[in-house]
Amino acid sequence: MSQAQPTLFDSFKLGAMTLANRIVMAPLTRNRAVAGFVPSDLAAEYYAQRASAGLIITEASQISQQGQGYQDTPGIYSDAQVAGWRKITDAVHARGGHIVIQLWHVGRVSHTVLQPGGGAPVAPSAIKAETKTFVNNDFAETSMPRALELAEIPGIIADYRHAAANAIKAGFDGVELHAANGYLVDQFLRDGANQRTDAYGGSIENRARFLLEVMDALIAEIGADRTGLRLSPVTPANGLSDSNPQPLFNYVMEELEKRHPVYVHMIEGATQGPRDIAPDFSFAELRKRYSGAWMVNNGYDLALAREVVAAGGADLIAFGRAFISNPDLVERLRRGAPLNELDRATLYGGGAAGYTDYPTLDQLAA
Ligand code: 8OZ
Repeated sequence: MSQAQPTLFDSFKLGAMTLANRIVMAPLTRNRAVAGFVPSDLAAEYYAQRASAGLIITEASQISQQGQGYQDTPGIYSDAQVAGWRKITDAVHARGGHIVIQLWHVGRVSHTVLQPGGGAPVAPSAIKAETKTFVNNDFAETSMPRALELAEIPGIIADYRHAAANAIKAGFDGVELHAANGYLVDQFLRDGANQRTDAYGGSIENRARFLLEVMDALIAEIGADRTGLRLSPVTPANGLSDSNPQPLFNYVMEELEKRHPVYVHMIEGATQGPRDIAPDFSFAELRKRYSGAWMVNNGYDLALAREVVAAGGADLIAFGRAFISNPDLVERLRRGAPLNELDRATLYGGGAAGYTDYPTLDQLAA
């Protein structure tokens, strides 16, 4: 029997980690943090139930109060948050899993009620995000942001670095920079949100500067072999747009190649939506420029995941919604078993229902 083609269920060496398989739990916002934006004890159970994933990427976690954009999302900036996350990393490691935390600053996708002193959210430029957020148990228009002063940018980069140090204190195997879906890093990248005239706006090199400086800070703090990032070059998520993403992301990949992050995680279509929204955009052009581990996400099922891994189209496949409703997703994919249906009503906020109570195959059989 030939082992020439890798399969989804083969192990994979990622930095210092040996992942049990190539199936990754994608970052998934669930809005169940407790007082102080600390992840709950229930979250430890939720993640531990999913520890058979080759790698878990946590829900997006704000690096500062300013970086929060939705109610009840967890942070990674306070000691209490570190202590909460420690229970989660211990529970996942006890079951033989690996886990990294997604570091998040929402930028303009926020609301004054979440901001320090009730102030305006911050962004590269004072351009409102045409999207809604969720605060006070309801959807709400995002607040008008203010443009960051040049002198404020080093402080935000320092917040990312502090969050990475905290992540290691909390026992994580690494971090993923959230540079996707229209949040702060993505806002700097795109000319639809970034109209700055200083070193952080205008040319592609200038718009990519913030991303690369954040990556440099994370790498300086915890090492490139523990630092990955997530990008979404073609998504329209959160009202973000760019006039010409191909050369922008080609340049980003060339610069990332010099820094060797442990992986690049690509959302290949519209976040939570169709895969085929940008037929003219070439992800192959991006991959050509980067020699490290390649993780893909967006609407994968077993057949497509198998095909892409076997063809060498990606090293790792991240599944989102399927991991919410199937704690034993790896086993179900291995057996070609049916998946539990997702209950959308319990996605955001609440308790155990729709969080830790989805049954495994074994529980269904019992
Ligand atoms: C769903 C709801 C709120 C936030 C993302 C962090 O899209 C999110 C998110 C998803 O990256």
